[in-house]
Amino acid sequence: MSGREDDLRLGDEDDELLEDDEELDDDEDELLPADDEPALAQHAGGDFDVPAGYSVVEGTAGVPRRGVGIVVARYNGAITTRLLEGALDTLEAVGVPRGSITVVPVPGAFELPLAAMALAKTRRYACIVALGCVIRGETAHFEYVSGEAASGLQLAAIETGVPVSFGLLTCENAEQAEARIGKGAEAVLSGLEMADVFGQLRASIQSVT
Ligand code: INI
Repeated sequence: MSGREDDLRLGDEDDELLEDDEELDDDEDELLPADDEPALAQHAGGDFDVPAGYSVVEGTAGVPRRGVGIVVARYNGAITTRLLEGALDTLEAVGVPRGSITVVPVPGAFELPLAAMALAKTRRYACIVALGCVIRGETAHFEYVSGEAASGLQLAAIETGVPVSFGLLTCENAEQAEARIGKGAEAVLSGLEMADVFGQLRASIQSVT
């Protein structure tokens, strides 16, 4: 394995759950061709452009060869059920088959990172989508739960090299959460896009070694 390949196979030493015959095929992450282009919610953002002449590795949200894991908090379930619906609708619109989607409900946002890490370590998922809703109360609980969930989810991604997208609402009240219900769909698109970037990088390494 070359040094660069080594760099990209993040967290392989943590693969206790990985069976020998489940080793990643480097080309497994390439996207399957989509039959048609569904109309999807766009990730919010301003105009973006890369000047001409540079190599650009940019992902698109398509159907990955491996599965998609969703970790979702049951706390504030009226909201998180709708985040989940938005996520599943978007996966369906992209063409990801139900059979390759695993949903792991957990008690609350605080538990999301551990579940995301466990799914990522199986190496069976191209990306993990984390969904939850933390609403500020009258104590510092909000800060602890939302802060730990955010940094834990990022840690799960960095430790494993599997993209973990952040579909956790951190709101003052239910109205704010309601207004951000589209974040479930957005998190799916971000996760699939990052999975595609990783697939392209692995494929490009394979083609020069
Ligand atoms: N969990 C949430 O997902 N959202 C919240 O708003 C919330 N509040 O406010 O307490 C919350 N708490 C539970 C927490 O995530 C854990 O499940 C619990 O502390 C047990 O570890």
